[in-house]
Amino acid sequence: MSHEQPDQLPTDQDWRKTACILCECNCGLEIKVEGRRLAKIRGDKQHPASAGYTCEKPLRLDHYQNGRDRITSPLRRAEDGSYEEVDWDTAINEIAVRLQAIRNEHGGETIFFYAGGGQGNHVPGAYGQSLRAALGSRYYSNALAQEKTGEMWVDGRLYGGHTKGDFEHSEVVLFLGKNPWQSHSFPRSRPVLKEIAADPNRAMIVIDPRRTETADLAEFHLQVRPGTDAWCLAAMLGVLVQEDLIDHEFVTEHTAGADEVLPLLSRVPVREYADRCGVSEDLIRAATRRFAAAASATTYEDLGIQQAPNSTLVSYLNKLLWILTGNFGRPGTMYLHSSLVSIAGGGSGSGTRPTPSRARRAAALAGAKLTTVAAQTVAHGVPLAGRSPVPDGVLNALARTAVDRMAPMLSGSLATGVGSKGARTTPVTGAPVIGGLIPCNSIADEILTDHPDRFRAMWIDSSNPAHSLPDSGRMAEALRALDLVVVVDVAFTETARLADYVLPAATQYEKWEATFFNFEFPHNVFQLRAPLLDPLPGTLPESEIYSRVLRALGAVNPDVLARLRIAAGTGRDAFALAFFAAAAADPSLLGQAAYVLHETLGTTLPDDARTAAFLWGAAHMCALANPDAVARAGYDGPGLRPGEKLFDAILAERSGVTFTVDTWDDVWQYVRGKDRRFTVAIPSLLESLGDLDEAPSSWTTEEFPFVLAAGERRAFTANTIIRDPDWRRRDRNGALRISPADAQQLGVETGGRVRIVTETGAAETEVEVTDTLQPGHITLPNGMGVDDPTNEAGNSPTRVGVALNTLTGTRHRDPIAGTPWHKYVPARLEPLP
Ligand SMILES: Nc1nc2c(c(=O)[nH]1)N[C@H]1C(S)=C(S)[C@@H](COP(=O)(O)OP(=O)(O)OC[C@H]3O[C@@H](n4cnc5c(=O)[nH]c(N)nc54)[C@H](O)[C@@H]3O)O[C@H]1N2
Ligand SMILES: Nc1nc2c(c(=O)[nH]1)N[C@H]1C(S)=C(S)[C@@H](COP(=O)(O)OP(=O)(O)OC[C@H]3O[C@@H](n4cnc5c(=O)[nH]c(N)nc54)[C@H](O)[C@@H]3O)O[C@H]1N2
Ligand code: SF4
Ligand SMILES: [Mo]
Repeated sequence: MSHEQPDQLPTDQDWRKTACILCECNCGLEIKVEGRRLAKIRGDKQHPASAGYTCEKPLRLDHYQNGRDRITSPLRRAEDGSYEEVDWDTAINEIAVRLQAIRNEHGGETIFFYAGGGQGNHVPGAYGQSLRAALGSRYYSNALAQEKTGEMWVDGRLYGGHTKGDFEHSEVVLFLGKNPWQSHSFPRSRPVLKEIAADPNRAMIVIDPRRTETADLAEFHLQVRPGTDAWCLAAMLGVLVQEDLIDHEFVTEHTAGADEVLPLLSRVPVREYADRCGVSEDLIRAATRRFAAAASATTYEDLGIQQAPNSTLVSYLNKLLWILTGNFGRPGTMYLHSSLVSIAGGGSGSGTRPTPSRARRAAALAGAKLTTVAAQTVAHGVPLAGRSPVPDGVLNALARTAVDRMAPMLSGSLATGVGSKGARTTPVTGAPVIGGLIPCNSIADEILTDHPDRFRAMWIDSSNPAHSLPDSGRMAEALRALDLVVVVDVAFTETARLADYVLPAATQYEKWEATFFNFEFPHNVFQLRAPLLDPLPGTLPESEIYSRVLRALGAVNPDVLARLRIAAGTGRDAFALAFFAAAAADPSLLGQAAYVLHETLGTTLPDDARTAAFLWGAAHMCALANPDAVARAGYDGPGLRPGEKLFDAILAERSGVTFTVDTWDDVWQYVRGKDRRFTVAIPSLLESLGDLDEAPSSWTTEEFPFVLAAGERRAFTANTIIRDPDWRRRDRNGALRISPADAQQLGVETGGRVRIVTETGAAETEVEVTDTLQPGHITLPNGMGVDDPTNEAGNSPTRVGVALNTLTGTRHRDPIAGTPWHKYVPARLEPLP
């Protein structure tokens, strides 16, 4: 591991830079390759975010690279349900024909995309966007729509962007349903947690029904009853207002609507709500006072509340906590940030993207440069999409239009919605689309129906919905009901087993890849990762897979591509001009920008980095939208220079680049809202807050007396990215955790087995007795119970651990975001002989 490494920088030629793909931190790694094995792995000290840190998980990443379930040929399902290997041309052409047929008969909007679940491969999202645009597909989703959409909805209403905390410099940090010791999610999580715990002037507050590793380090552990966070947070806010601990100056200067919120909070019955959530009133008051007294404070909410009752309400209350105490826009507090590429775009979603007016202003600047380029280009006789020579004024206008349109296309919703054409509700059930994503809980209902607008086809990339979505049995039924299912994956997954075609992708160490979890502040980081190995024979990078499908569809006029290729051969400036001109002449090109760039600029990039071509557009958009922050990061100059410099740096820097350097004053410019004020009153949620007195806070029954938290992050879980159970050093079988009192009553001990039964299904599991759990609460880890191809008997492959979503359901869901209650599944346990 990093801290055991000698201090000098690596000199060995064979250490190659890349990143860990097992969680959203994407810590920088250095890897030595032997043959096709990832032989030695250590943290990359030069990585601008992780600085050499890693946890224990990536050390055996070879279990991913050389996974037992890798596929090496396109597969087509035969009549009898078995799979036959077909060559790439056959697979691509047949898929193109079938997609076209579905589009012609039912409309492109019936082709549903589910993609981008992986923790390290986001590039397919960019190319998937091109395919969606070519097909006229409207609906899209991924795992974010079973966790983050409630928070995104609240963010959208409060300030219109994604917030994160400067935990590293915060005096008090509150973790709400979040166990960063295991799940990380911010750089160097464990060292940061240890630093806070060791400092007598700092404090940690943890709200979690389980005494987690993080809670063990905390000064205040509010061990709520599962599913009762709404009462706990309402009580904390009640204390804030009733003891007058709020930051009045901040509330007056920076918020709107507080007069609707504060009177409600002044009436919260703190003692009663403390009883409802099972935490002593004294502890709630003490923790709240500590939070309010801090010079700087941050909060982090995650699955413990996002996949539990009242999740969107709790997100809102969480944000009120730091807003009413003025913890925004200073070191150690919360911030909104820039993005190179947003992982979720659309209306109320997260991610900062250039507003049309900002982009337009920036384009005006860029236009000056473009006209010069135009003159040169024209002088050199480069054809400009057939429009040469073009007068200056026209070019200015072209660039402006192109940049305006590129804003949502390239920066805002590269990985998700199709710009302004995105729908607001789903076609069959009318469920709300948040951040461009349809709720995961609605997917099966959008398919298993006679409704004429039902989804007919599903394109699935780097996700495993037949395993990761609630009620996986019904999801499998839905997949079987579709006319066409295409799966792009490295492994023969549970979802692949339900596809008509499976297309084998190169792994993340065999191709150019990048990650768009670019959430940091004030130094925001982006790493383009170079391949360590050639693609395994038979596999292709997704950029190539998508481009082949798009070529087969004849998505873009070959003459246009040919002209752009000539321009690209002349130089970057000529290319910029030609690209913007072509895009202005035919705006539909922008929807397919990633593909167009791959086919043109991509062919001229050094190191065979064709896949990275789409980042040229992202770099320009980022530079145009955040000119000062990008300049501070070192990418400056007139017109299109900053974007070009940033793109070159992204291509060259193997440890990643800092693409924006913000100052704390800048955070306010990311706030959307009148006078950049936070809109703190959200009427529907204030109504829910008012109703808490009467609302139920328990959903267990005599038949199902336990609360199962289905999906705990542990030392050796990583969703289903690594499928081989031998990867796990500990807890190979993913035991069910249970309190000593409950274990005694059931008559089981650690290592024993029980049967767990829920409304949806049943499973057998090993048991681990632990005093970290309160009676009545049981937990199972996520990512287990995948099919084992090496031990397959007929149609029922063996599984290690519980496939959680055979136990979960879609019935219990958040009323706004539709997110499932994975953390609150009523269950019963039966001892096994
Ligand atoms: N090791 C590891 N790390 C990961 C991942 C992984 O698979 N393995 N996955 C990554 C992904 S995709 C995500 S989204 C994040 C998730 O990261 P986390 O949200 O931190 O992960 P969880 O362990 O699912 O849930 C967090 C906590 O919620 C608590 N909890 C359960 N019920 C309740 C409740 O009713 N109220 C409250 N307040 N808390 C409750 C649990 O006890 C648990 O400690 O982790 C990322 N990091
Ligand atoms: N019950 C329950 N269900 C849950 C959760 C829970 O806590 N409880 N957690 C939820 C959460 S927060 C999340 S994020 C989701 C995660 O669920 P999904 O979004 O479905 O993601 P993964 O299980 O990580 O699947 C990633 C897929 O990408 C594939 N893959 C890996 N590398 C590549 C590559 O380079 N190219 C391609 N094309 N594919 C690749 C892997 O083989 C794997 O099949 O699960 C959700 N489901
Ligand atoms: S699993 Fe997450 S925290 Fe651990 S090394 Fe990988 S990216 Fe970093
Ligand atoms: Mo997640």
